[in-house]
Amino acid sequence: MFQQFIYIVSTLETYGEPVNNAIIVGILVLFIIGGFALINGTAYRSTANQIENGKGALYNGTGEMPPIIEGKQEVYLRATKYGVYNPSNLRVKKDIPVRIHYSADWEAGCGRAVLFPEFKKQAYAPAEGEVLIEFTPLNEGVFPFHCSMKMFNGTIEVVE
Ligand SMILES: [Cu+2]
Repeated sequence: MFQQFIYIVSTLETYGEPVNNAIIVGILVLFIIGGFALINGTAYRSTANQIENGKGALYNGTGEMPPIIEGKQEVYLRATKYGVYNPSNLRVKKDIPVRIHYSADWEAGCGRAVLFPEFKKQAYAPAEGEVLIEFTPLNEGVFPFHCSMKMFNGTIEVVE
């Protein structure tokens, strides 16, 4: 990259154009900062799913089934400040009631609202604490859930 930069500068000088080195260096610095920001942002999003948020550790979305307590599959779901749900892929058993303990980071924005179209459920996470979403999955399959504007996305897989 630096060699290309030198090449561009030397080309400009060859054509006799006035080169303001400060501007070119400034642009180069902006590109570097932008590049790092991009890499950091991507890393943030991909690792956000792995971040444990309190009780979310009970069910981490790695394909394990949530614990069944008093006949209900207890799932912990949180809208994070990273723009993703944690976990974003849920897995539950068919025909057993599901109880989702839904919460959100303060900075989650519109991710506070969550909709489960297949189960005709929607909820809005309170500023503190959680809201409960309950339904019984009757059909196997993979069903989407998302915020009201579909920027936060996840799936719930119902298995036999
Ligand atoms: Cu949204």
